[in-house]
Amino acid sequence: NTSRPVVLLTTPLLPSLQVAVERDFTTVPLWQAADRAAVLALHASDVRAIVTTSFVGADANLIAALPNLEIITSFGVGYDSIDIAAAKARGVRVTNTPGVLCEGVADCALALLLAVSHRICEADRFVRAGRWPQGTFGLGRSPAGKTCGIVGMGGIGRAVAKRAEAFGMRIAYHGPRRKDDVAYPYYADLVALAAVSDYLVLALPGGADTVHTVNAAVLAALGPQGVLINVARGSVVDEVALVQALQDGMIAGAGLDVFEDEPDVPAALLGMDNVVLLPHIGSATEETRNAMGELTFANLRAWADGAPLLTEVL
Ligand code: 8YV
Repeated sequence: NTSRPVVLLTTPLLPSLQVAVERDFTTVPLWQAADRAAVLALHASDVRAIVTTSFVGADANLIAALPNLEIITSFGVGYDSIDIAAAKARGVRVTNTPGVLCEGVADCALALLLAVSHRICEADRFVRAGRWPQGTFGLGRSPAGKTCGIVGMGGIGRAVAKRAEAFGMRIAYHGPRRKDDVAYPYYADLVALAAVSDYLVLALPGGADTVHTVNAAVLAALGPQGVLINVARGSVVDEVALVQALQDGMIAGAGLDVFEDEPDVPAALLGMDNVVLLPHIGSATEETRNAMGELTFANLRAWADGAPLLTEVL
């Protein structure tokens, strides 16, 4: 049916989202194309929408190749992989999936915090290696009474704060500005926040403005008992400085769901027992991903119906 709007898919989608998009739209699966340029050239003038993800995004070249593009709807809250300036310059609207993943990503942040502190993954390896009969496992550390510094007090940061409070932690935060509706102590200076924090949890957006926000100075301030948790973007941490800080004992440990060059993880981290490494699974539960899929589709449907978009990136 050629009267249905043509939607370009940059990557395989969550199956339920894929089914919904294919039911209502004509799809061009760019990710399946052996010759991307040829597929783009063939469909360029027909494509009016892109469905993409935070991981794949949409760059300026792709936007420029599609003269009748009206909307980019992305599965994910982060839009650092989408060239927003290029989209805006063309009047192309962009939507993301804020809100629905905050609880799930915050769960993952606390899972990392507890796993590093209580040495859960290390202890699991100890049991699997058959070492328990030869001796007891060492001690971890308790988060209660410690300070959880949160970088980025948006939806995810707030969900982290709520959970960390339930574990008996003090909360403090840093971001570009103090939030009027947040009572926790605010630190305009990230080094100052790191200095009072036992755990530093990163929940800030990626993109050009936040590259290497966590650098050697921040890690030094976090200190030898400090733990870094990153569920944001790899780009917000100077990964070379982080590896160095872990090797030198400048910080105690790290829980990382994201990396600078995914899926590549610095080899030096693989042998460290005080580090927990995840393959970018913060939003990867059935409940969260289904909600993200529904919101992604609702935005696409609203655009096709000429209705207000639900969650437009402005
Ligand atoms: C997803 C994400 O892993 O929402 C984000 O910004 O990074 C994640 O939720 C991603 O969108 C899936 O590709």
